[in-house]
Amino acid sequence: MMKTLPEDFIFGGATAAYQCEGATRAGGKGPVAWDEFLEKQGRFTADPASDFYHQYPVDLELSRQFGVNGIRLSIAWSRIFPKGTGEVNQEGVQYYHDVLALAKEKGIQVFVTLHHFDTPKELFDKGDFLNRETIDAFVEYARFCFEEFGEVEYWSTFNEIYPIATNQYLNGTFPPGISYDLQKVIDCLHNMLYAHARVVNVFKDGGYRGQIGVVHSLETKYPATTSDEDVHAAFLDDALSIRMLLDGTFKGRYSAETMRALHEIAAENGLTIDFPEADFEEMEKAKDRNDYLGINHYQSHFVKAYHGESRIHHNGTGDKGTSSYAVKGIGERIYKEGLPRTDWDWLIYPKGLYDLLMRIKEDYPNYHAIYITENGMGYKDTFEDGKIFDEPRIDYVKQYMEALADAIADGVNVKGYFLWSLMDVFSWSNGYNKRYGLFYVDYDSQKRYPKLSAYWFKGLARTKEIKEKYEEEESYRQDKKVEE
Ligand code: BGP
Repeated sequence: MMKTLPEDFIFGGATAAYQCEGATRAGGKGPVAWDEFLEKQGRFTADPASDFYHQYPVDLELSRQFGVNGIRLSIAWSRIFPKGTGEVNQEGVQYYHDVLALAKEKGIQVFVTLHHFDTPKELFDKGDFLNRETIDAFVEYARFCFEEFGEVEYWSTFNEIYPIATNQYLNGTFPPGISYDLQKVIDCLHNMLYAHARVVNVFKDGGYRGQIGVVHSLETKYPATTSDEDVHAAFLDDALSIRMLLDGTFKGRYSAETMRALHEIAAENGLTIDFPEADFEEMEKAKDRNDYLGINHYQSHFVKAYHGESRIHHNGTGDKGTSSYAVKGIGERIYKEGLPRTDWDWLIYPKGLYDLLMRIKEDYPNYHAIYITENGMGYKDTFEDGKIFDEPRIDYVKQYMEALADAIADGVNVKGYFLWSLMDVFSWSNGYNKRYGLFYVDYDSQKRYPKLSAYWFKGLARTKEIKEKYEEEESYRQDKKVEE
């Protein structure tokens, strides 16, 4: 039977300031840790990226033309407060007003993230969210945005608290590039969950119009085998990467099971678990005030027990089969025979999304609404005479859309889907060969070229029926035949 999506569904495209804007030193923007981190690595930089700073009218017009009725973007904190606190940069403020106004004119709903991996450098260098002063600064920045950008209808506090903590302090792929420091991971997770709660409470107490939520990256965990050890490893990995985040957000404190897992991980790694009790008062006050949950979901993991020293290799090049991930006292993520994965070793397993959504409905009934704020496929697109036939991406998105439609049919309130990414953007730890967009970006000329997937997406947004092909694609596909 053909699967369908609701009439009022958002068919969106996602972006993030640092990955698309470019202009990292222009318009009065203050520095972020990434500028120096990438410069030192010497592989690639975020300039000009997709030059959204200047090209946004082009991207918004393409969105309109292709039925993309929602976009996700983030405000670069250091464009508003170049040092994180203190003086406001009016040029940055005006820039976002202009983008929001044009989106509105084109009938595109905008979801605004306050923090997408880009803490201003001054605050970052003092410990980022490990330093409680950053929390205060973040709350003030958020308050400023709520006052200033009254035109915004959907706010998200953070993008992906768990990947921030682990990429910064466990696998070292994000600045400050620290590896295997689980103490910092856990402290960072808690501090950011607390910061989220504070901002939600400021928003609700202040009576600002619009909705507020958070975007969590949630990658479903399964045991590698049915052995007790592996089942337990999956429980531990899940507790740190999913349950702690959802408990913190929707229960206002960590459940007994989460704490049991944290204490076990702590014992094996010599960590101290010590969360200030007062934080939970704030978190409890916020737990029912989230208007929605944003979920970024790309893949799932199969986990096996692991007690050796931690060892992680990040595949940041697209050389399939090069990644490995094993964390002491948590588990080792393995490849399941027969399951497809991308060139960056991300497992393609749509059932993981279905299971995740059903579990949230069950365990966190106060989630109110869910938006899939990111999903998509990193792929080495081939550009031939202005055309990009990205069938594997279409196939990936179609499968995940079907899982989503199944979950909706089974009672989960999912109200929208944002493809990562709207147009090709810069990828933090992979650079520019890992493309995700509906629109191909030629980074030299900054010209955009709709991919086959853009026509597919347009057909989907028009019909709300999940199909392999739509009439929108016909002439695009026709050209391929002639060329062949
Ligand atoms: C999410 C981030 C995005 C984006 C995406 C794809 O974690 O929110 O910013 O980068 O993942 O990841 P990557 O670029 O590493 O392939």
